[in-house]
Amino acid sequence: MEKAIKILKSSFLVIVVFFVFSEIFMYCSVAEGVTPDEARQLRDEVREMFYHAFDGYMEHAFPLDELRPLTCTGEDSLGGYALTLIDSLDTLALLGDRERFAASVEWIGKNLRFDINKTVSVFETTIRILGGLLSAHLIANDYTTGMRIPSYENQLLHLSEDLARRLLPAFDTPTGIPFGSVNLLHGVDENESKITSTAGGGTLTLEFGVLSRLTNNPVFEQVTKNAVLGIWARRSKLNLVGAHINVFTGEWTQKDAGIGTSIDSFYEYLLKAYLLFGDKEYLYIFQEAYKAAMHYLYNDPWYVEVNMNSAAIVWPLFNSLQAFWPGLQVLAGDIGPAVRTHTAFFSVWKKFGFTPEGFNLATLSVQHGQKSYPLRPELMESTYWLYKATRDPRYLDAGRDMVSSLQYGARCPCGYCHISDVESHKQEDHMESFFLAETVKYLWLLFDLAAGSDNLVENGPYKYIFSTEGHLLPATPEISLVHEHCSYFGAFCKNDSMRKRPHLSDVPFGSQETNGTEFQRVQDPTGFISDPISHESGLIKGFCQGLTYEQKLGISFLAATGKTQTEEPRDQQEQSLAVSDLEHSPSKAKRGDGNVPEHIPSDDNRDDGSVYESSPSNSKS
Ligand code: DMJ
Repeated sequence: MEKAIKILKSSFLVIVVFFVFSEIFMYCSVAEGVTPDEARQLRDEVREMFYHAFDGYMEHAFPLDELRPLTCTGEDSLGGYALTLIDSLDTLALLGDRERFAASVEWIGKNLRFDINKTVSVFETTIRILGGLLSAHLIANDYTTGMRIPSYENQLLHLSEDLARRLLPAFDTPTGIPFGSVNLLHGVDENESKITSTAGGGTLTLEFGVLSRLTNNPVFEQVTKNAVLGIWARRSKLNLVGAHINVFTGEWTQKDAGIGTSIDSFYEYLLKAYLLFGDKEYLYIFQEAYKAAMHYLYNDPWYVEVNMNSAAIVWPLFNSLQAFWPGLQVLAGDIGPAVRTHTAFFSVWKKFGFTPEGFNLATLSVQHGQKSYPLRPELMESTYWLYKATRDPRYLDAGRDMVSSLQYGARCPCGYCHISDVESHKQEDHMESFFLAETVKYLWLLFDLAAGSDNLVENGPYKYIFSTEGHLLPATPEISLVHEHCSYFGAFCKNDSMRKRPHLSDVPFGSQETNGTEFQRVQDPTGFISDPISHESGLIKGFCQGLTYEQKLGISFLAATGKTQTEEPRDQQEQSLAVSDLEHSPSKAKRGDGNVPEHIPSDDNRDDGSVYESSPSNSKS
């Protein structure tokens, strides 16, 4: 029996290697470089894609949550609070659309209310609504973004605080891990499921943490950190986490460990919470969690799901949510494996024109019941980050292919349609709000970067951390340096006696350090930068311990983890083709004993983070 399993395993790997090799070969042989002119055209085409969908939503669906782009109607899919508009706000700002950004912020400030009798997903409401409101607030309130709205008076911040308070009852559990859903008026429903996904409980820290730091109320940050610690405390001896957990008993009800469905953004927020808040506890957890993921889940270049206790492979399946991982690896400074995995994942896109929700690596076919492509952004996200890190034109070619697929396959009368079957390209009458929050945003950023970027993210006043919904969360002093003391050279640090008035937005644009770009400064003879306004606002410029080197650059977090990169010099790795990597390392992953699949994905095992026993209502993603 053991012998049979071994044979099965090695033939699986050979098939996968062959598949990837042939796809990559095809891809390399047909790719033609995107010129800077073409990059500009593509960027403008993506902008037009955004407006086709956004205008379609505003005309036919607003103020309902989402657009039905085939029939040009709308639907309430999450909470009935203009979800798509809120999710689109910072994309409007990024595109420089001051008029629509201001009008939307104004409408939301006047009309949005959360005292409604709706039971909503804690996760989705946090990442889409809370994140959307907070990022728009931080843009609208700050003239250094170039999008400040003069009449704006913190309405979105007040709404955010009100919303977050209504989500707080969900955290009242023995483990600190929140219920999946909560009623905005009455708290947790009596019959609410006690089972929640790891991503659902562990992907709240950025939005709640930002809110705490903007309101000087630590409770939001505390409950969400507690939830992460609650999940991590229940990790297996291998430092793996499962997919679903009982928030009362702390028992894992679904023990498949992976980087995709139901777990994905748990990993993402560990690193990003460190990057944004400088809280090293998140970094230490990320390092342990990442090391275990690369040890047990990585089957170069793919990732498999394994039993969290035994590391036995549960199912060799690519699922489309995994595609964010190479982007996260870029942030972690682990470029080599990111390049290889992106190439493999993109080969699935090339094969079908879209990525199916599930692709079976053993049968090399679309997983039964997981044929759809609901306009997901993950592959675009990783493509953007890898282009940013390597400037390798192959990522522009990949982006161009994705634009073509969307234009030819998904564009429909009033927006962009889900693809219900990647083999037949049959369209479905739905458009998720993340299409405008993320999918289009990452494509636009990719081509804008190639065209010689001129946007908030690349040239703006702060380093931005992207939330899992693609919302821009700036590392302002108020958010990032809240516990820090003065000072690192050139940074703005808080003056403790003036903690209540910390807005960098009061500091002129021309005097700030930006994401890798230094704006013009006036230097006085002492070597300090003279900036009277920063003193007025309670910020002092000088030497701050504040942001560490890693935080500023977003790299090198793997030092203590046992690197997964080979010893090649960095730029050589970045340039190397994944084909050569595949040739010599197909069987790298280490495994525990036992190979019996515990759970076979099917129609009931979706990508969306919802649970098997009883799905939290309003669960999406
Ligand atoms: C989005 O809501 C977020 O990116 C989330 O982390 C995963 N699901 C969707 C996109 O696929």
